[in-house]
Amino acid sequence: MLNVNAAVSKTIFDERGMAPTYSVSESRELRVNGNYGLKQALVPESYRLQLVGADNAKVHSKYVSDVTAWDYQYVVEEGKYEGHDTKVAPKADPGAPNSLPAFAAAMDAYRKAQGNKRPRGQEEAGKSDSTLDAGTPGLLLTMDDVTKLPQHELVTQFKCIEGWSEIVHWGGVRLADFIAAYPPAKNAQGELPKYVYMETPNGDYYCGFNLKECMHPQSLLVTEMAGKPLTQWHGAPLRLHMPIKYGYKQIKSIGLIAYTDEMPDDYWTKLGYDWYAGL
Ligand SMILES: Nc1nc2c(c(=O)[nH]1)N[C@H]1C(S)=C(S)[C@@H](COP(=O)(O)O)O[C@H]1N2
Ligand SMILES: [Mo]
Repeated sequence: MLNVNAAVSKTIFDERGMAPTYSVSESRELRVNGNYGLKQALVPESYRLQLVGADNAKVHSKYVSDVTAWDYQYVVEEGKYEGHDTKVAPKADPGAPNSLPAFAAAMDAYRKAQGNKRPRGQEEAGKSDSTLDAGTPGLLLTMDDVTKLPQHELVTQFKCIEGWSEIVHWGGVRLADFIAAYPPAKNAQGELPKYVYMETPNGDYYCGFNLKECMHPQSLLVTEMAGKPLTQWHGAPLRLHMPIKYGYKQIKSIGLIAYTDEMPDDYWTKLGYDWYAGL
């Protein structure tokens, strides 16, 4: 049924429709809804936007032979969290095979086996099927590479499928301008890739789009909300606003943008929601 609805909506609107816009005075502070992939704050200097599938990437100064090797740093290291935790820790007996030290040692070995990286897909939907293979080449862009593109402001309604909406004042750059600055490589048939995939730096949250939706003039790579830089919980330093889609497609904290011909995985689609999510 979801696919039938999506097909009808696509036929009628075909991503041409513009979402209504409002005046700044009508806008409100957006509530925080969902923290997957945001639980640890990134060290701002360690932020890079991985870009995969761009045309002529090899000659670009930001080209690397393996974007997956990039090491994001977090302000609070895992394990140093001193907030409330409802887990009841058993009394440690260093000799017992399932004791805390034994568990810690096993976790340590597991992390080392993953190159000391935070394991991916830690939330309910698990690891993305679109996870890049180690050794995937691409660009490692900085926030300056993004913010030097023309700045745009937009006041549009944000709609969550849970049944609430808010008018929000967004600032950032058009995804279409970003794609024009870093165009996708054509496939073997000489065509542009059909899809765009995005995920958080640790791969806990992920979204897939049609390239056409990303070219919509109101699809925005957001750096500011209500005139202020994004907070950690709203997806600092970069999130997506796409008013022609429901909120769950508007990924916070984008670590990777990949152009692809394969329909990308999507966090909430894995848990039963509609991939298209059109409004
Ligand atoms: N990284 C990440 N992005 C996310 C989510 C999330 O949990 N993690 N939740 C989604 C959902 S369901 C909604 S409604 C919006 C909420 O955005 P906000 O917290 O800025 O209001 O973010 C979307 N993007
Ligand atoms: Mo949502």
